[in-house]
Amino acid sequence: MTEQLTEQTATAAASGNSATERFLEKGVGADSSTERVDMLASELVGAVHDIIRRHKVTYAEYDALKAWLIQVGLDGEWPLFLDVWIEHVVEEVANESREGTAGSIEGPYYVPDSPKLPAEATLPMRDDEPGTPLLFQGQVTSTTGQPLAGAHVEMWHADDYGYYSQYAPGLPEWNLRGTVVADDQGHFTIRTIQPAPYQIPHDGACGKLISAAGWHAWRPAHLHLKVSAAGHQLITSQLYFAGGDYVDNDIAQAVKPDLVLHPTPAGSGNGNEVTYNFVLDPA
Ligand code: MBD
Ligand code: FE
Repeated sequence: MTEQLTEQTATAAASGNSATERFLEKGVGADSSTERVDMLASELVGAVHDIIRRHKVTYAEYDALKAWLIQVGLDGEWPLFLDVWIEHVVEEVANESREGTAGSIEGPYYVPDSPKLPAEATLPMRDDEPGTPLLFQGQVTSTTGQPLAGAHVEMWHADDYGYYSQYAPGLPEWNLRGTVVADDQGHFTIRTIQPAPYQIPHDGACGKLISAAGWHAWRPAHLHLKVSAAGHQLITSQLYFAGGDYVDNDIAQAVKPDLVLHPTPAGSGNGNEVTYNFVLDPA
């Protein structure tokens, strides 16, 4: 008898490999000049040399590093490693001159082309989806205050156990993923469940680093979003929950004060509700 695969038997390697495929396709467009590649690669390698000299890194440590880097690849964890420890600074630099709503990292588990839903919608979920209901509503406007009719609010997030559909077995394909199309005033209302704090996969190479360094593997509970409208810059962001565990101690360092929600008990008596508005810069 074969054991039934469920989200809770997911391995880091299984979720890493599906992310790896997508990022291989995405990584072809940088077009950097020879001079720029020379500068960036030389400075990166030089920074490593400097660390080795300053800390008198031993051969045993060099061999451990080599084995670990090989293992990151074998485990399919390059997307995880890069998005947890590096992406937040790339996001900071990319969006430093934008005026609208703050961005945050995309992370490894975005899937494009999620089902399109009307302005008032419930994200696809199982009949018995566990967790606290969340009503998330707001308006999309431009930095000049114009409502952005038909803006797209793409949301994806983990379930109550911390698993993302398409990156763990046993979940419906588009569970807790959807593209909500705002109404002619840019308004949207999304019903979902409140995600729980989340441990990044830690049974692979990233987990080995985390335990060897005495770190923790947690991210605060978060909603992922991409908000877009014609003629405006797309925002990739995340939203967090005030008072939640790890909001002040995110392993991915992707929390910003403006991105922390303050939900209140829902008027319906079932779960929580919160309003958050998005402001998009012109393209
Ligand atoms: C996640 O869900 C995530 O958002 C990031 C940035 C890294 C790992 C898992
Ligand atoms: Fe996430």
